[in-house]
Amino acid sequence: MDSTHHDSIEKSGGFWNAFALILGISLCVISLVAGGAFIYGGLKYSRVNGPQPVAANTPAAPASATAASAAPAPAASSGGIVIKPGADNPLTYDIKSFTVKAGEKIKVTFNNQSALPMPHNFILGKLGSKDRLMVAVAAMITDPNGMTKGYIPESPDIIVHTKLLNPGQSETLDFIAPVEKGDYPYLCSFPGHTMLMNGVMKVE
Ligand SMILES: [Cu+2]
Repeated sequence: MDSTHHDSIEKSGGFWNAFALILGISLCVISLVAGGAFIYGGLKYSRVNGPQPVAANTPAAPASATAASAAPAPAASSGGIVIKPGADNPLTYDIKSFTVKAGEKIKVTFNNQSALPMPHNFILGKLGSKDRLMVAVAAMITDPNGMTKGYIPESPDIIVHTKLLNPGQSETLDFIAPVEKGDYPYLCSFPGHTMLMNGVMKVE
């Protein structure tokens, strides 16, 4: 009896010792795993965050460039607006929109300075005349004298325009902004350009 009792105490002691050992090992393993996960997570975090400024800079450059080209140009009165073929797509204008004050003196320079040597012009149309201008411009393509006319249609919707400018040429238009507020379309009428090469002068 005595020995059995002693034996059972020893057994239970052995059980608790084993339990403590297993618990200890488990805690150790858990802390190792947790620690490992923490370290790995930290590494992963630093890896994700490490190159991020570089990765963020790459899209930031075109984003800011887009923002710059999309942003309205400075006031027309200060030296005027200078428009060129787009740097990203030379069959567009680099300035797709600019704002002027109604009735103010404006200077718009179209400088055909582009990596792609291609003739262009700049035609400013009356308020809301874009569709009519597009039709008039499209008719110039089949005009046998289109090239000699610089692809400038005879249209009452044209406020002002440059001649057809060869690569490297520039022309400045001086005029008074219309008094009627709204969107005034401008476009290049050289065949094939009009659909992309256009913009809006906003009169405020
Ligand atoms: Cu053009």
